[in-house]
Parts: sequence; structure tokens; C-alpha cells
Amino acid sequence: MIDSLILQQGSGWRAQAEVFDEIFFVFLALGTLVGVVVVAYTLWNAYKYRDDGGEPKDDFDAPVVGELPTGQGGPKAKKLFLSFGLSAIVVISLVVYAYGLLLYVEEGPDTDGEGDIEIVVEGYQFGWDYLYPNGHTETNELVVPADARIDLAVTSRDVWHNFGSSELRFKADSIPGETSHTWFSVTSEEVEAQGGEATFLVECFELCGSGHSAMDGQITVLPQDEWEEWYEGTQTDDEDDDNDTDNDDGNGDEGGD
Ligand SMILES: [Cu+2]
Repeated sequence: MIDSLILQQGSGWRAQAEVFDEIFFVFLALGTLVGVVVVAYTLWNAYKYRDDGGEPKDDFDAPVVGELPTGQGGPKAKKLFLSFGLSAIVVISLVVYAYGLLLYVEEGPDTDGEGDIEIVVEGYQFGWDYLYPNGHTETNELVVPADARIDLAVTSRDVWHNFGSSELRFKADSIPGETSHTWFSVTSEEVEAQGGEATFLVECFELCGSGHSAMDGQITVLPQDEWEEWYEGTQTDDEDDDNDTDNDDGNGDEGGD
């Protein structure tokens, strides 16, 4: 079963954070470019057609309030169509581009139904429980492998919460009786960059009571081999410490076998 969780690296996957960073950069760059062109062109025209105190030329075709400048089919109409056309091309391209990427963020990378690991996240006042496919539960620290698609099924056992990590750019409603799905993935390069173990802050993004602001958790990403070792260990741990529940609310039931 563990083997089926392993994913090949370098299959062209992109993390949500990477996709959002790219969208942000493209919009920022294009917005800046268009802004610079529009402002510069406006200023240049204001300067060129400034009132120099002289008489208007005979062929001066002043704009009339309430009328579109037709320019009698001349250069003005061309400019109008050019600016409309360019704006439309820029906007439509951005919509198509962003929509495609957001669909990917929504659906996640294709794993052919294999290799992704689904973890149930249950929010409560005030913390998070994680239920692994083998029946193991963790509280507040979610330990996952690098280079894998981690699917989360998020729910709650009391009030509305919202499970998310700003650094990983994902968020999901945590609502009693309902399940929200989201996913994330962390590359082994990122794990290496953080010194062999990557950690990310988890927060509750829905005001849920007096302990809301302290409702933190942590996602710990291990290299795949280390994670497998850890995961295999959880099974025996659970069998050994069946009576040793460290959950003071008595909810340490390790079902699912
Ligand atoms: Cu909460």
C-alpha cells in the first residue's frame, strides 16, 4: 500500500503557491506596462496639445461633448478601434490564461487515481485532527511526504472553521456535516531548502470562538523515504498505545481498521 503512495518526481506538477505567484506576477507586469503606456501617452498628448496662447488652426477638429469622435474615417477612428481592440485582446487573453491555471488549482495534477494520499482534517474548538488512511490520527501536526499530491477532506465536529496555510496558498471550509476538498503538494527541493524538513503554518480562517486566534497547526513535509518510515511506525504505535490517548476530550478513537 505504501508503494502505491509514491509518485514520480518531475512529472510537471506545480504547487498552488507557484501557480498563484505566476498569475500575480503576470498581472502585475502587464498592469504596470499598460499603466506606463497609458499614463505616458496621456501626458504626451497633454503636452503636445497644450494651450500655447495662439489661435486654433483652421483644420482643428475639436471634440464635441456627447459625441463619439468619428474623425470622418480618418486617423482618430483608427486610434479608437486600435485601443479598443488592444484592450479586448489583453483582457480576453488574461481571462483565458488565468481560467486555465485556476482550473488546474481547482482540480489538482492528474495522478491517474494512484499515488495521492487522502487525509481527513477535522476541526474543533480549538485545534485540528488528522486521520490517515491507515487509521492513524495526529493532532495539530500534519506530517506528509514531499513530491506527493496530498488530498484533504476537511470537515468539523463543532462549529464553522476554515483550514488553510497562507504559505502554501490553500484554504478550505471546515463545516460540521460537510466535507470540502482541497489539495497541496510540496517539492523535495523545498524540503531540502528548509534543511531536510519543511514546515508550514496552519491557521483557522473563520472566527470560531475565543480560542480562534490560537488555533494554529503545522504541516511538516518529510522526504519520501523518511515519511514512509514514519508512516509505517504509526501503525505499530497505534496498536501499542491503544489505551494511551493524549486527548483530554476523550476523542482519541483510532477507528478505521
Ligand atoms: Cu476555528
